[in-house]
Amino acid sequence: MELNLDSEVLNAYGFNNEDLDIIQIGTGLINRTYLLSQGISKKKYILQNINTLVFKNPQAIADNLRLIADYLLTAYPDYLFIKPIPILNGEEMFFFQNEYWRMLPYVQETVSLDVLTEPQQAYEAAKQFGKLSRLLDQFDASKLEPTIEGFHDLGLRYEQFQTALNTSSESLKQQAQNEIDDAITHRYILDYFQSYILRSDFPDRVMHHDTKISNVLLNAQTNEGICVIDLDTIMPGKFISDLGDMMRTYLCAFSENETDLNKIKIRLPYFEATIEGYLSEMKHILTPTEKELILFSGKYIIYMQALRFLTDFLNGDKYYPTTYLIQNLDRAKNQFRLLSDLTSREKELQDIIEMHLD
Ligand code: GN1
Ligand code: MG
Repeated sequence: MELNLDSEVLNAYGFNNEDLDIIQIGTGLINRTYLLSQGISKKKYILQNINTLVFKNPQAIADNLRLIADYLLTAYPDYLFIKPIPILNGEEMFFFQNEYWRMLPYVQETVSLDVLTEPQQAYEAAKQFGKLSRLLDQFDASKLEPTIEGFHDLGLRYEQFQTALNTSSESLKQQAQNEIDDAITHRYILDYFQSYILRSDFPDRVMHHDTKISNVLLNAQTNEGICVIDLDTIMPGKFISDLGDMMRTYLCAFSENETDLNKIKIRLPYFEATIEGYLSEMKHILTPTEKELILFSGKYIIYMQALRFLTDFLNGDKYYPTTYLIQNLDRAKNQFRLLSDLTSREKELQDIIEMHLD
């Protein structure tokens, strides 16, 4: 789809409309992303419109990225960290008609995948996210602001689910009865999380918080991991956020949008590759408590995502865009199925983890 963006936005970055091809790209549910190709050289840039209903304080994103970029530039100057390209007056974002825009460099000869077709891709992606955490191990995470308050706070997500139960219509609740039961049955995952949260060796780290495969750029020829992208949710968090979201999104051959639940199964080679890639960077950084929670990270994130989809369904689809009426309920069903498959294979998965921790 060819598009025209408002010329004020383009001018802020020193571009004009005539000179540009613009297409919308990406499959994210939250921000809108465009690929710009300039002039005859077709030099490419990424332009993003930040969803301010979700990111209520976009300045926090810009501040976090600047602090991290400055740190990495000094400590690891060779590391490729994709920071925003400023507008002509030097600011990191452009504010126009109540919307925030930012531009990012396009990394040549890379691809961003929507689905994984080889375990090697899981290895490379997990290694990239692990590497970011490793390089930021000595960076003081408390300097960063949460870009979304309570984003991966499972207790808050459970409360939001309970509030939705109290305010939702009887008809929506009836349709979701099985998933509501699932949500309550799995509450032990929250209790387990809370029993760990105050341990002193379960630190806040700098987490990416959205580690799906499309957020890693791979070398287009070799699949080698090049860098991570989509840095809006970089903020302090627990390591289980990143590793857990990798398990949620790399292990099954089908996404959260798949409605044939018989297809929702964990693929062992992808599990092993994810663990191997992540631990190749983080094995010597994780604390004993964190190592205990490696498999739990999958349960924690899959359960949280199931709760989030279910809550949004009960609230009348206010957060996640849908293309048909019960899509958020279907997504919740899908995630509960994934959770049950993971849980039923705990023993063999834990054996793989132990093997790679040795
Ligand atoms: C959202 O828009 P996208 O796909 O990058 C969400 C993630 C969810 C994901 C589920 C800010 O991410 O937390 O895991 O959808 N991001 C936000 O598809 O809520
Ligand atoms: Mg995202």
